[in-house]
Amino acid sequence: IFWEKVCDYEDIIYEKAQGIAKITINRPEVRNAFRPKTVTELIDAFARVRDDAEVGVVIFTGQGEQAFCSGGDQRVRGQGGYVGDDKIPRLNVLDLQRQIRLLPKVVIAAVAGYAIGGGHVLHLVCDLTIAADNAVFGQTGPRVGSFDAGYGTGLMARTIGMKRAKEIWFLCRQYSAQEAYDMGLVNKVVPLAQLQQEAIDWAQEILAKSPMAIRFLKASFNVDTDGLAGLQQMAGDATMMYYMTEEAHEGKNAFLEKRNPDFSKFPRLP
Ligand code: 1HA
Repeated sequence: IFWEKVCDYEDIIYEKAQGIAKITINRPEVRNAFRPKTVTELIDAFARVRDDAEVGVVIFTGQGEQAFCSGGDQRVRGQGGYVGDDKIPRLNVLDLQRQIRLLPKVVIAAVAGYAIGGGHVLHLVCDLTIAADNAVFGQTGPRVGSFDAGYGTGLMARTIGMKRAKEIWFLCRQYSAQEAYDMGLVNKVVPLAQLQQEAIDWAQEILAKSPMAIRFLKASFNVDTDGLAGLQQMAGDATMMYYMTEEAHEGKNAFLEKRNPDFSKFPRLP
């Protein structure tokens, strides 16, 4: 597979090949911790993915073998958030979490090394996770003076169960790839050298399936957890499909032609 760079960023790499987008956090010197700029760039890349009709699956990963992501960059943590060049304290990774869930395409986290703190929540919000055998998972919030009590707790409990989720947050232990697999926190564990290829294989299998079926299924998995916001995504998908029908066109055409619409020929199926 030949990855082609899509556009230039400072903290991340965004590449594309054969219907797959690969988004890589590129700050290995801090175990791929994110600062506000990193998240702003990720939000930009995921927005481009959404608009790119060629892309069906995203592989979300970290540069190097030591970490997927170690969460917020503690060096720039200030009063009320993580502070960038604009001096504004932000928790903009929360926007990214929602963006990943709303994306009507599958996001696969490919985790080598640490997925810790806010970096752990990022893999959690992805649809699937492939872990290298050196992967390490855990939350650190109560140890470093933070907590993500949104998807960080609620989605984790839905994914692995309430008792395990509370254990992970209350004790702040680290868990091996195999332990994460046993909890249902990751889909598969592979030798480190095979991580990228395994993620590509999964992506290609998904790409061979019906895009619309995958789109509705992803939305449906989020609907109850996300409440009306989840329903909005799924309802929007339904509207998109409806706009593709002759029945919907009749309504629009009648308005533009200043006549009453005639829906009589459209069946009321059971
Ligand atoms: O909780 C939230 C949020 C909640 C709500 C809304 C928004 C949120 C946004 C973010 C977060 C959080 O992410 S809080 C949790 C923040 N992260 C952590 O507590 C993890 C901190 N890092 C570690 O525990 C360890 O570094 C590690 C287990 C990931 C790796 O350990 P290792 O392999 O022993 O390496 P280490 O020597 O510790 O780290 C290598 C270098 O990377 C160090 O820098 P150096 O001494 O070489 O200059 C280290 O300081 C740096 N580094 C690692 N993680 C971070 C980091 N620098 C800044 N921020 C980091 N997160």
